[in-house]
Amino acid sequence: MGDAMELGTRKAVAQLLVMQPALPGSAPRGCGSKGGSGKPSCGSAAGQGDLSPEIWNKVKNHPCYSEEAHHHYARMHVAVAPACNIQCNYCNRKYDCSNESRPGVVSERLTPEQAARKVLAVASSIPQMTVLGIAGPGDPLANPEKTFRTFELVTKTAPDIKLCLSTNGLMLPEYVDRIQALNIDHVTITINMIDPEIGAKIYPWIYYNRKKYEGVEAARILSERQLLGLEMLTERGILCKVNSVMIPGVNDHHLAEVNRAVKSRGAFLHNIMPLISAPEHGTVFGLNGTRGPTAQELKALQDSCEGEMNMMRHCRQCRADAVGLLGEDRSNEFTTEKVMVMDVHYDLEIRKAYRENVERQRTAVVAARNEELKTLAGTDSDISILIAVASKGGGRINQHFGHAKEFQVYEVGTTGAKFVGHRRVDNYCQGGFGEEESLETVVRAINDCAAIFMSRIGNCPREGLLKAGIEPVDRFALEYIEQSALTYFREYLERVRSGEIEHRQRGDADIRQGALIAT
Ligand code: CLF
Ligand code: SF4
Repeated sequence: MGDAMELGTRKAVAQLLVMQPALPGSAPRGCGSKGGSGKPSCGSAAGQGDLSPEIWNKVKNHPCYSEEAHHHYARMHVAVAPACNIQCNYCNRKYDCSNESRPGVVSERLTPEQAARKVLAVASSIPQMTVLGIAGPGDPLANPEKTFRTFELVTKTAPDIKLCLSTNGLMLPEYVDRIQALNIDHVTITINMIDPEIGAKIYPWIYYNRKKYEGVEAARILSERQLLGLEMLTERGILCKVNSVMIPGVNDHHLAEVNRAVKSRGAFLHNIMPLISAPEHGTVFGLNGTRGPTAQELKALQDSCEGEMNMMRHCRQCRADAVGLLGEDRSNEFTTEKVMVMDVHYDLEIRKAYRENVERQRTAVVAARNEELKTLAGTDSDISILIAVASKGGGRINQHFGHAKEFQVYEVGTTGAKFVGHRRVDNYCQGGFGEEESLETVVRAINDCAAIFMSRIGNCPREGLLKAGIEPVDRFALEYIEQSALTYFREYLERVRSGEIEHRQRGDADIRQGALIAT
């Protein structure tokens, strides 16, 4: 029986390895320390970098804490926490918590026992799932028993899964010891202000110690509790990410100050997310016409905050029951109904084999990038360009233009290629036919990009993109993204020098508001 099981495991591992592309047997060569903008890049974006082995071990398989990991590893959320203790003006309680989810989606509520079963089912089917997050649909710490019970159950049955928690921070100081005792070593706090006057424009009320507080007083209490909770966590060595929603006209000029405040208290990563605001969400900001930032406004703020602190730029504002790689949502495959009748074979060996294979892939990606970067050494140019990429993951250009629901955006310059964001779009291919309207939305979403990489593209969208001044490129199909971006950039500079093309600053781009309503 032991042999039969071993044989089963070996077969499964072999199948898994077949799913992965073959790798060149290259040795690690370290990682580039500069991004496309020429600013220092962070360990979270570029690999281990100067992170200590202890921190690297905590982040290397976490798709949110490591930009590089998000190409390979998946997270899942379980929606066990329905209640909330504050009100944010970008939130409509009919939907999930907008601090870590996009507005306009409703998640299926679960009991801790249902949630634990779902985690096992997903981990059995998706070996790249490494992190369980609880992020709503309300605030996890306004529902402490359900939240901690879920984590306890999962720790017992799936010990290799990292635990992650996202909170508005109001109750955080009360639960820091419990968080530590449960080995929850990743905590996100949403901090949108440290100035209560600004806070009063974001939070109409909070409910704290059985009392409702309003306006500036509410914001002052919330801010004090958030910063205290952050300090307590970082003193205990728990990795903290801070989320901030960028709200133009409300806190956009204040977030650099927030960045300094959270950095000085030991936050590891700062994730500045765009406000998603539309009248149909029924939120205060949606109804009073407060707009979200444009793509370039968001990027400028993220760039200005990037220094010693790592900035997260790959957040997908995912729903409270999201499952899969960050750019995909497989929650429909794991509804309670389906999970309850699923055959669950949680196999640590298969999961370990997957991770080992991913590590080999990551090494190959870094080696290929560094090799290509050498060809730009000594090149003197201030030019940098943005390139959009259609990718299904693995760090490769492996998606058909018409099938993409988002494009990853890289900034490329003589110092490297750096992931700087993603743009969600409607599929161009709908029922086998391209849609002219969809092409317009794609062009608006990547209007600041000079080129777009994909594995394949049809003639109509190719012509439409060229007309908009964006070069469609399919010659790097299935190749690594960063290596290809650097090759393209080197040739781009040569074409500019020879006069074949003229380099122009491109315009701004939209962050889609409406598309985020769809699941
Ligand atoms: Fe979930 Fe959040 Fe943990 Fe990630 S999400 S609880 S840290 S496992 Fe990630 Fe999703 Fe952005 Fe959150 S992409 S919304 S940052
Ligand atoms: Fe909504 Fe989340 Fe804010 Fe609570 S913390 S009001 S659930 S966005």
